[in-house]
Amino acid sequence: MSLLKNKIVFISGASSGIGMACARAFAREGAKVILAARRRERIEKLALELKEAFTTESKILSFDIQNYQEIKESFASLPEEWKNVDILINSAGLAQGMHKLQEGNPDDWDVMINTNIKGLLYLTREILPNMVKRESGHIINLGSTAGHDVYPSGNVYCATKFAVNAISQSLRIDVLDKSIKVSSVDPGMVETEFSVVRFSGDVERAKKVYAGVDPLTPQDVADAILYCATRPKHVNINEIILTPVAQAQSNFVVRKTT
Ligand code: 8X3
Repeated sequence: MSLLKNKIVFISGASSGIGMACARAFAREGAKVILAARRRERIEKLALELKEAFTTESKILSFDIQNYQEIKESFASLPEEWKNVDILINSAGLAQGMHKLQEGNPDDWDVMINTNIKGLLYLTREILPNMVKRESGHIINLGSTAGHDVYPSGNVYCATKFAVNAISQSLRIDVLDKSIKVSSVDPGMVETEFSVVRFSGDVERAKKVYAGVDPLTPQDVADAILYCATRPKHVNINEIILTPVAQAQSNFVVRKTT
């Protein structure tokens, strides 16, 4: 039987990309899923799809991850038994804009910092105490190669992913005596809505980011997350860095030209 059968898995950013791929991957393994995102219609549709495909039990939580009060109220609305989350996948995150710092937009900085750092902290703060109480649980944070090597005009986005890296390492120490696992899964180039969002809907510009690279897919990343979540009880995967074969790190990419 799957190790994940009936486990409660909370996925932020479940309405697209890596979060959505995780929802499908964990549902396939028999997990119960809490799908969290701002865009309610998308996660409602996903919940229905999972129910039909895998008879998955799920809950939908729609909130703005930048708003701690909304997160608190939303989490409180869950039935008691669903509050004992076994695995939290902090996959909500985004890049907005890509400019030299001297030309950057502070509103973009706020959104990235509030989502990628503070949102991750808020959600973890809500869910972790029950794990601590039960001395059991697993937090899986979505980092990035951008949290290991900076790149030109990456400034604030890279800073948020360096912060996620620090939070994962530090949290691992905080819960060391509570049998709680903390993993960081840090992908390089993954083709999702990421670059379209970063470039404010400019699809052509977004396509160029992945041109000639054969990028990772959201499923590739979900696979790595699933791997972390299915190790034996005594094994913690601290960190996985995964990139397309054509990428060594943030700044080293080869592109095939046709
Ligand atoms: C996404 C990877 O290199 O586009 O976190 O910043 S990158």
